[in-house]
Amino acid sequence: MGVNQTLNVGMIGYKFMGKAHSHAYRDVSFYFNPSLKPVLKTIVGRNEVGVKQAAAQFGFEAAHTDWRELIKSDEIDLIDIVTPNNTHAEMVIEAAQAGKHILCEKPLAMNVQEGKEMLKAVQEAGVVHMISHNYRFAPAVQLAKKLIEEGKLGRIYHIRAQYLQDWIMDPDFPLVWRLRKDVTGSGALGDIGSHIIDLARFLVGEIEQVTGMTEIFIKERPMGEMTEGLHAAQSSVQKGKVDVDDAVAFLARFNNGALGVFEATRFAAGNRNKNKFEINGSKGSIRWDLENMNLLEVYFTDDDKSLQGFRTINVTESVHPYVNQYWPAGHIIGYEHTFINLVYELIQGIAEGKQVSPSFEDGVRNQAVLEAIARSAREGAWINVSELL
Ligand code: SOE
Repeated sequence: MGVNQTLNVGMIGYKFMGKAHSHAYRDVSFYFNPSLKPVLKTIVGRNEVGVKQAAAQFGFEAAHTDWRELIKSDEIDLIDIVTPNNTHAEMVIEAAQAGKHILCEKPLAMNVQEGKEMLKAVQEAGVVHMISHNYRFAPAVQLAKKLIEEGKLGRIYHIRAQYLQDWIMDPDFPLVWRLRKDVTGSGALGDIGSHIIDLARFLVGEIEQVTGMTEIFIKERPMGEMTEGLHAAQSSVQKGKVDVDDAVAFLARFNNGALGVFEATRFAAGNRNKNKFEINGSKGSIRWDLENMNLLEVYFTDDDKSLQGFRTINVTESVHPYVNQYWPAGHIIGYEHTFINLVYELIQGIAEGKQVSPSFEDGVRNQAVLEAIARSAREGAWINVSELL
């Protein structure tokens, strides 16, 4: 641990999630009183110019291009991995062996086997490990969890969840890393399907079996510049075959008997980042939509018959999870604050020597569901998730 109760952060990667995570470490002390003050020590990236710019912009003390050197550094307490999926396993295992606490972006790995090796490494090292399923930390999602745990919805019958985006509908959008199987493992399935699977596991329970289908709507794309950017890069003449799903739809049966209907797509025109769910139980229902993330719609069967109907809770009161850390009643928070809430819980776990959730165990279970869906789509059959664990 750093001197004077600080937590020295080393980050590997510096693009979209690098910005979100860096902002969280930098601002967490604005809103919370974390037991350890995070210090942005070193950020690492392959492109020296890019990572130096990021270090200056985000406030890191140093920028380098060698992640192995970073992991070896005695001054680093926590390694935060925000790189493409095919690099997670090697980085996590080396960081665990170096005794570093770890935050890793989702999905955890390229497959369950890698995930298991990563989990074994962190457990053997006795370090705190967390996977960045940030949407759990939206106050309204935390309230949904509380209502379900208190039995306000009764027995859960259904969850229907969608994660709808539309950023690659242009056939000229190039084959960036999120569209290449050798780098990302799967397409919408692992990138955004993993989020709704995590929310379903968090709110409803473990998934027993799945059946799914995937589709690639645009079969080839310009090779273009292999950037992570979500904006169309200059197209090049050479084209490459798309080998990951553009969209996935799947059904799930939960261990507790609930049924799930899921959809994750990057071709839902007009939906930029719509992560939403509805959960129905014997005593009521709840609905949440990331695009109105401070609201939770609820329906309770025991409301007065003349007053029954979905009503909207403004999850902006001091009684609501995390809210009193931010602003007076009625003020709203955003996407970036889900990462601040996540980072706060991680820091407290490290300070108290306690494992936090979602952990790499959650990451492995998520990976097993992803792989079961992919297998089901190939074989056209229901797949038991336990076969993958
Ligand atoms: C792209 O789909 C993406 O950046 C995901 O990778 C993130 O996990 C999600 O939070 C926003 O969209």
